[in-house]
Amino acid sequence: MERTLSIVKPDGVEKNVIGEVISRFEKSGLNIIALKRVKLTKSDAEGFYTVHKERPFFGSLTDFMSRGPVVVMVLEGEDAISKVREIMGATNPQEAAEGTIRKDFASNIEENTVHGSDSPESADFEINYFFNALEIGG
Ligand code: IDP
Ligand code: MG
Repeated sequence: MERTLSIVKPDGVEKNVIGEVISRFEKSGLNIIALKRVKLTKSDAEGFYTVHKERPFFGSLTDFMSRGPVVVMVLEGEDAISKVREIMGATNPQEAAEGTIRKDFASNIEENTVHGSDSPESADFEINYFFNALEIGG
């Protein structure tokens, strides 16, 4: 069993595809063990994406992630991290496979609808960034 963090990004909330994203995860057999809708401040977004702080798109990415509400969730299941990455599709929707969330809904490489942790270490950091022990599982 593995846990991962996913986010329906502001463009996904604006496009009204929260349920669609969640449904695709559930259909893959993953279980949602924590879920909430929050509005990040610029500083919250900077803290979450701190690994990207030297990247040229950091300012624009953190503006985007704090422009409207997001839905954050913890997903649990076998190979949850890679499963979510597969369902999401490539970062750039133009390179994303048919049937992936990003292929179907993303606007561009930045506004790409969904986030998923990329390793057990980042999943651990990201889950703890948004949820405390009381909010997970139950
Ligand atoms: P990932 O979300 O597929 O793991 P990362 O490389 O970790 O992709 O980048 C984090 C996020 O930063 C992306 O999901 C996207 O929103 C944004 N991003 C990545 N590359 C670019 C870029 O070249 N220009 C603008 N935004 C980008
Ligand atoms: Mg990433």
